[in-house]
Amino acid sequence: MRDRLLPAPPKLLRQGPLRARAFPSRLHDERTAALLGRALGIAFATCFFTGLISHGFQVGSGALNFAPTLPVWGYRLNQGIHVATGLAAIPLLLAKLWTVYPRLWQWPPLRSIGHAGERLSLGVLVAGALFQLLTGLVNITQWYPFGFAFKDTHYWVSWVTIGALLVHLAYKAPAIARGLRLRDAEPPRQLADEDAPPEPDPEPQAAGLTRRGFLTAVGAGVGLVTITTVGQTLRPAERLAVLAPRLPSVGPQGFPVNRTAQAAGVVERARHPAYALQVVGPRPYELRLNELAALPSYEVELPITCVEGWSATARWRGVRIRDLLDRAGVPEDAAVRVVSMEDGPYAVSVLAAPHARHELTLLALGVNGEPLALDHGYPARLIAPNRPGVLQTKWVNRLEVVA
Ligand SMILES: Nc1nc2c(c(=O)[nH]1)N[C@H]1C(S)=C(S)[C@@H](COP(=O)(O)O)O[C@H]1N2
Ligand SMILES: [Mo]
Repeated sequence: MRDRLLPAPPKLLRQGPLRARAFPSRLHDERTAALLGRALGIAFATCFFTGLISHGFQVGSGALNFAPTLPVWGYRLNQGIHVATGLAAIPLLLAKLWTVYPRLWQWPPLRSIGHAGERLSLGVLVAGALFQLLTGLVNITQWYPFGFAFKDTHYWVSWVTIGALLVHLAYKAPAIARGLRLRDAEPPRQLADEDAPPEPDPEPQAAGLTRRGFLTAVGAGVGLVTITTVGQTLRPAERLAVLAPRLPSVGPQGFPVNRTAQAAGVVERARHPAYALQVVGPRPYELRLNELAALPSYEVELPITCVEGWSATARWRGVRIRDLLDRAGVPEDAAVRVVSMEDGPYAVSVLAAPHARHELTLLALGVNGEPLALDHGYPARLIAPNRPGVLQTKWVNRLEVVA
């Protein structure tokens, strides 16, 4: 029927990738595509949901009051999974694109409105997936070459991509079902030639990699990517993490620094002998560093979890934020703004009441048995349980009630 709607491809076009059976590898088949698609679907779904949670933590900790304080390692686990599944999706996506790319040369290129919709949603899906994996990868290497805000763009494109994925699944449901149902012993159903007129079938290429061999190689690629990076957050695997941009035990006082005091332009202010912490509430007051240090102090073991994928546990010592707030008469249910002496995007973070009042939430003055290093936020920094690293504000000089 559709052959009659559109003419057969002109002879002129029947060459190169457009000639019949131009892609003889048996790996361009429905079953390989379906199996890779299933793995990719699981990776994308996991990455998407952990991404949503991560975004909730980042934007919702203040106003939306999305601030679970337990478990203290929750954000760490979530972000570790997010980055690991994103990295694992890279070899999976490349393999899947390779398996299905002969489809690009299918004739006729567009057959019906339904087919045009399928192609369009697929274009969006491929572009979105590549964009997400690429920006994520660039971000975990702490490189920001783009002119847009990473967090919001990565978030919104994730919705577009997942939407396109659902549309794609709906269109492809029959093919996916066939691909997953086929047994390995059956002759592969080649993707490119699916609609070609039946010919006495030249056996699909018998030599070369088998499907099992190909999928094993892709799996090994996923394993390799994972094992060489996951040590950035999983301490026992640190020595294998040769591709990790940051190692949890490397940096001043035994853990990494994301932005140094120099880069933040706070060296002089942080070292200034007249430093004082301002606490702004119904009964505002100021404390010099020696006065702060004389208050009751506590030691807590908490991770720093950078959204960029690394995390490290440290022993922090300092004053409970809630003690500081009580002294200023701040109401129990008030959210609190934590302000750095730095200007710029990391200068302020908001503690919702559950975090502000938590006994593990400290204004830390020391770490791992020493006074804070300048790069870790000297003279004082925030450390709170179950919180993205980017909100663990360094070089703090003011706490104030959010009006
Ligand atoms: N004022 C300020 N606080 C900051 C930052 C910053 O650049 N400026 N970086 C944040 C980020 S992204 C992380 S992951 C942690 C890292 O803390 P560390 O350098 O002590 O490891 O600090 C956070 N606090
Ligand atoms: Mo970070």
